[in-house]
Amino acid sequence: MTELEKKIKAKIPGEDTGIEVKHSLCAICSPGIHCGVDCYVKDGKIIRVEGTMEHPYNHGHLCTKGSSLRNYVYREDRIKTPLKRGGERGEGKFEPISWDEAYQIIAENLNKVKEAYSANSVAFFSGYCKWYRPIFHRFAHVFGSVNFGTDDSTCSASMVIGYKVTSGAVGATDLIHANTFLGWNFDGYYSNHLNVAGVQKLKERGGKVIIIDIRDTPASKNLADIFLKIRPGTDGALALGMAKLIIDNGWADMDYVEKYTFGFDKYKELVDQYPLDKVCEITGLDGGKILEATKLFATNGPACINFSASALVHHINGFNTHRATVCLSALTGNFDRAGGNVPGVMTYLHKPAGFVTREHEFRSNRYPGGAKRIGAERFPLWDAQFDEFQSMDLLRQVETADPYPIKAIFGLGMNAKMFPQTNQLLKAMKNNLDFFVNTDLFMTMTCKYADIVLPACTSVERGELKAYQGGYLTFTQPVITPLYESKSDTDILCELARVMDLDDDLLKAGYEACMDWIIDGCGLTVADLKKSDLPVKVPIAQWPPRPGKCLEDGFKTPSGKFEFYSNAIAAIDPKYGLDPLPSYRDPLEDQNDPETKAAYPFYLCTGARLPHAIHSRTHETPWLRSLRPDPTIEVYTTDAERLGLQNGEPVELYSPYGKIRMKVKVTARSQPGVLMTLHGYTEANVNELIGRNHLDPYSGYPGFKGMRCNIRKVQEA
Ligand SMILES: Nc1nc2c(c(=O)[nH]1)N[C@H]1C(S)=C(S)[C@@H](COP(=O)(O)OP(=O)(O)OC[C@H]3O[C@@H](n4cnc5c(=O)[nH]c(N)nc54)[C@H](O)[C@@H]3O)O[C@H]1N2
Ligand SMILES: Nc1nc2c(c(=O)[nH]1)N[C@H]1C(S)=C(S)[C@@H](COP(=O)(O)OP(=O)(O)OC[C@H]3O[C@@H](n4cnc5c(=O)[nH]c(N)nc54)[C@H](O)[C@@H]3O)O[C@H]1N2
Ligand SMILES: [Mo]
Repeated sequence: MTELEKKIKAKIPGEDTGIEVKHSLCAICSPGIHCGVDCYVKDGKIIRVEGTMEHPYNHGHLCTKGSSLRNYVYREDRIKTPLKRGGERGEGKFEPISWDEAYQIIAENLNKVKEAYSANSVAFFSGYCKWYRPIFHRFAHVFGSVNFGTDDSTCSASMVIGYKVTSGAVGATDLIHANTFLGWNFDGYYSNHLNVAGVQKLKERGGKVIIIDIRDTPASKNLADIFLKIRPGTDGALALGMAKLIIDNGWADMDYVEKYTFGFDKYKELVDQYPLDKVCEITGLDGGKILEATKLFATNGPACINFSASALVHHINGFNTHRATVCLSALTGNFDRAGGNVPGVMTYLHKPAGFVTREHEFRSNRYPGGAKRIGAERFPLWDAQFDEFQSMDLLRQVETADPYPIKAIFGLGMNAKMFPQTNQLLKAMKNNLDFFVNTDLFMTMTCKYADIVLPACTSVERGELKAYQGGYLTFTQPVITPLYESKSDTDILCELARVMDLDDDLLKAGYEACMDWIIDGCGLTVADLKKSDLPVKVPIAQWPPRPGKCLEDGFKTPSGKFEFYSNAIAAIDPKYGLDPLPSYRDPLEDQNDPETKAAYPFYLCTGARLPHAIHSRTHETPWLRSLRPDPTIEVYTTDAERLGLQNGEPVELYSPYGKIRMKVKVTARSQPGVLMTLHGYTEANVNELIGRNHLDPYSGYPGFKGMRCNIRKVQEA
């Protein structure tokens, strides 16, 4: 009897249940957090889902979302067949067509745009899913377009670029060897539950934890020795103020600074402008507590700092805020040292696993070049440092055709609600595009604007390659056949490559052949991986990452050192006004004129994670939606009292750009003057309130977590 058969027997006694337990993974969440799941399958249907005990990543744990996987897979709004638009764009009238017909229409329309304008006039855009990206990215380039973009335009890339220009590589927290963890905007309980264990272990062996957040969280409650509840968007000023305290008190590691860093004198001049009283005034924090936290961090080393893919960098000052926090690591001699922030190699799909693959080469070795990508002119630092277009400039270019028209969009999981002022994007797409094809699991608002909609299948219906920290690779097997006529995104792309006769034998050979190419040199093939239904240890993997490599070999920056003063930023045309130093500016700098301030006195923070929701994809998943049935706006107790707002009361939330309706949730967890809500609701899309030009000039990221707004009572609709 196999282990799984034993498990069924143990759980479901009796003979011949007809149930098989099969391993797969849950891909509802972030790419690096794909937990192993046991799917109990009977008569071709999943009847139960549990976390896989033997999985080296989640060890049986599953979050709220993973526990709802079955409900997600069997949602009623799954797209069942390829669809062709019948009515107007946006109306949602479609007729089913065959896959062959869909491919023919797509091929014809993409080629038409290519002939009439250029291949670059077709933009390829992926939403949150990562798993198919190398195939999609290469597809775009082989078709001839430089324009491949993704949700990275708003997620993680700003952090990655911030690290790249400062230290050449992302520095992961070495919690195992740390004595102090600075959890800057860290709340793993909500956004990445498997991250919490490492911090808990550090505490169990006597380590100290500092949490900096704008709201009380499970992390501030369960983990923090010191909790700094900071005014949102002011973290940059705090980081500079902490640096000044570290230098002034003699806590800096000056040997490290002299040997390994660049631009210290200029950095010191900058931080000298942030004395403690000024920092208190900006951040709303108590000076004694800042001093206490700074001393702990700087003197109880080794210490590591959390980085965030979103919270800090979702402010228009966010890129430099992130850099300012990274600088604290080098200032205290913690960067690339055991227990500090240790750079590792990126293995595959945003996941460091201790070995390299040929992912980057696979997607970039067919880059056609010859034209500027979308956003290149407006966000030159992004363009120089990241190999995708900055999609926050897509709307402008679709509207203006400057510097050249965008006439078609090929979307995989494209969700317009991800973009500030969604309605303007949809309107521009409706009026200015010749062709829009989107692929999704569900019939979304964005799909309704498409000319062709293709049904994708979920992670349990497909096979996919995934790397896991610890040095693992896996290639999953489908546990059920794809529902209806749905297909995996990569099969769709590879089949289309054949129909279009693209000049690429690799894509035409299919997903598995491409993955074999990517993992060539790792010592395992897809066929080897498929022999196991669990992640397999890769022979060449070196895990955990070894500290000291940058210190020995030099940093991958222009100076070869850790750069307080970034030469890569200094190389950008001065007309953009980008500061090579991590200087601070007000997160509402573009909204501080007296009229706007008076009309929109609240600070709106959108999308701070809650455990039951992830972007737009779970709001319409019934089990998850039932946990918070209404789109809610969290209002601080004293503000609610002052405005006479009760729990559950309908309100209108409005900014200079738009308005939406939500229900009030009175909370004592946030702070006065701050309103917090989730993004991604169709009926209450908060991104209508975020200005399309309220963007960080370094990264292009929107100020999702820092926007002026106001709130008023309304009668129930
Ligand atoms: N206001 C505000 N806006 C934000 C944020 C915020 O905090 N506040 N966060 C930003 C961040 S960090 C991110 S990462 C983005 C995420 O932004 P989005 O890309 O909008 O994320 P989702 O809505 O989860 O997913 C997009 C679509 O992918 C579909 N999908 C799911 N699985 C598959 C699949 O296997 N194949 C295909 N083809 N489609 C699939 C989903 O059904 C969904 O319609 O949002 C950003 N937008
Ligand atoms: N449940 C759930 N998990 C998710 C996601 C999801 O949508 N839902 N999304 C995934 C994705 S795409 C991403 S990018 C990651 C993001 O992962 P995180 O960055 O961890 O997520 P957040 O909850 O947005 O931010 C962390 C904390 O920062 C706080 N914060 C907000 N603004 C500020 C600020 O100005 N200063 C400080 N110091 N703190 C602030 C929030 O209150 C929150 O507690 O999460 C991933 N995990
Ligand atoms: Mo994200």
